[in-house]
Parts: sequence; structure tokens; C-alpha cells
Amino acid sequence: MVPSPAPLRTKKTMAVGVPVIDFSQERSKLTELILRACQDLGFFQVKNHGISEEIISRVDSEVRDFFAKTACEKQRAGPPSPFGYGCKNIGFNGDKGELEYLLLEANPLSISRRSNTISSRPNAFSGAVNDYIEAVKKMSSEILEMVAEGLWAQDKSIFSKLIEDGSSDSCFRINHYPSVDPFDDPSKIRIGFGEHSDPQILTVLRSNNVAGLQILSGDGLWIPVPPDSDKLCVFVGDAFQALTNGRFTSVRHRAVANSTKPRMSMMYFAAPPLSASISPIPELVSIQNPTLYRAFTWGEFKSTAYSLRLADNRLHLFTK
Ligand code: GA4
Repeated sequence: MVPSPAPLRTKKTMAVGVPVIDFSQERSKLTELILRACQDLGFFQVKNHGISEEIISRVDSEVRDFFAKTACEKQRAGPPSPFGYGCKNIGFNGDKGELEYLLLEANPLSISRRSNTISSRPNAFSGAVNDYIEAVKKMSSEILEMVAEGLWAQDKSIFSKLIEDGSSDSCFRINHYPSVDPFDDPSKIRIGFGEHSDPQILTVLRSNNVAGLQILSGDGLWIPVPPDSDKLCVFVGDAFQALTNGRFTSVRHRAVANSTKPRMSMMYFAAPPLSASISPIPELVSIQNPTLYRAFTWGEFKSTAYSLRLADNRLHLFTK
């Protein structure tokens, strides 16, 4: 008899669910809900995000076309060192996953330059990806402004200006988790992308309607995120945890690749320029709440993150 696997979903995880925030509601209420979600879980889903269907269907179609290519054609866009096409290898330190992906700089010029290795219609590819990134970047900036307001920061653009900066180090990732053979052993849990937190400030993810994403709750339970291509998922990253002096916690998450349908997801990782200093906003530092982390630049943090394994906790290395 095949031993049964550790349950991925317990009764409790099913009941907990994840916060879904309606972005069509009034700003002050929205701010309150975003703050609460960033503090409690470091994660929320957005409905009524306002990004046009046209932008979304164009990027979806480009992504589908790319992953439908032959292995040899896709290799033209690789290897991901650090940007390009990757298959099964994640990062540089031996992490593996059941996926293939494209990792790109979230910068229109860089995407345009690279697109001829990705698509036979490079302008259609770069146009679709750049329009999508512009839209999610705008939404990310709005979230960061609302958070600054909600935290009573004197400078309302204290976070958003980091990602709006022309030399911001933001990146864009498109993941494809191939489907599992329906006759394969159903008890085997396939890790598509292993447990980790994102190093950046904020991540915005959109997926197709295939399950896989799970987030780790404070009490150590994996919560499955219901897949919904009409919603966006927002994650607090390590840099946001440091900027808020630990008020927000970066959320650990993973993707399981157990579906008989292929899962696609795309992520915009909102990051500061490499030279930007990641220190807590003054409003969140006091005698009762002393600075948790020593000052560091995003470049310093990023190179540490990239020198470690996917599941490692990097912020620990910067605690005072
Ligand atoms: C996680 C978030 C982003 O996907 C990413 C990943 C990066 C990579 O795939 O090369 C990292 C990973 C991510 C964190 C630790 C390092 C770097 C793989 C890895 C083992 C693009 C990023 O910025 O950090």
C-alpha cells in the first residue's frame, strides 16, 4: 500500500482562507484593510484591480506562445544568469523545482532588447509585457502610498518612490508548471517552487485558474490560495519587513505542481535601486520599538539573498 502523504490542507487551513480586498472601495477603508493584511499575514488578494482585460489577454497570449515552443527554441532565451529562460534550476545554489520560467528585468528597454530571443514577434512580446508591468507597477505604487498614509508617514511617497525610481531593480518572472500525468502516483507532492520569502519590497502575482500557490501562516500551516485569474495576489517581501521595522512580515510561500492542468503565473517584484538604503521609516522607530536591523543597501541585501539557498532566512543575518 502507498503510504499516505502529510496532508497539504488541514481543516484549519481550509477554514482560515486568505484576505480578499476589493479595490473598488473607498480609499480610507482600503488603506485600513491593506494595513491589516500586511501586518497579519503579509499577503492578500485583490479583486476589482482595474487592470484592463486587453492588457491581460495580450500578456497571457504571449506567455502561452512562449511556453508552447520546443525546448530548443526556448533555450534561445536562456540561461537565466541572472536573466533569461530557466528550466528546473532556481538560483545559483542547487535549488530545483518542477517548472520552467522566464526571468526579466522590469525595465522597458531591457525587455525590448531581449524580446527577439523570446518571440518571433518581438514587438508584440515586449509591448504586451511592458504594458502589463506598467499597470502592476502603478497599482503597487498606490498600495505603497496607502500603506505610508496608514502608517502616518510624513512622506507619503517614502516607499513608492523607491520602486518608481528610474534605476529601480525590479524584475518580472513568468513561471510555467507543467501538468502532471493523471496516472502518476497522486500521493506524491511535487514542489514546483520551494518555500521562500521574496527579497524585494512587494510582489504582485497573477496566475491562471490552476491551483498551486500556498502561503505559510504564522502558526506554521500551509494555506492554499484559491487560484483566480481575475484576482491579483500581493506579497510582503523582506525589504518591506525591514522598511517597516518588522511591523510587516514577509510571507513565506511555495508552489506545488500537482495539477493535471498546467499552471502559469507571472510576478512583478517591486524593488528599490541597488544603491537605496533599506532602513526603517522614522515613524516606526521608538524607544519601545528600537531598530531591528542594521542599515543596509538593497544591493547588499540582494547579493546576500542570491548567495544563499531559496528557503534560507536572510533578514536574520541583518538583525542588530
Ligand atoms: C525569489 C523571488 C524571485 O523569484 C527571485 C528569486 C531568485 C531566483 O530565482 O534567481 C532567488 C530567490 C528569489 C531568493 C533567493 C535566491 C535568489 C533564487 C535563490 C535561491 C527572482 C528573487 O529575486 O529572489
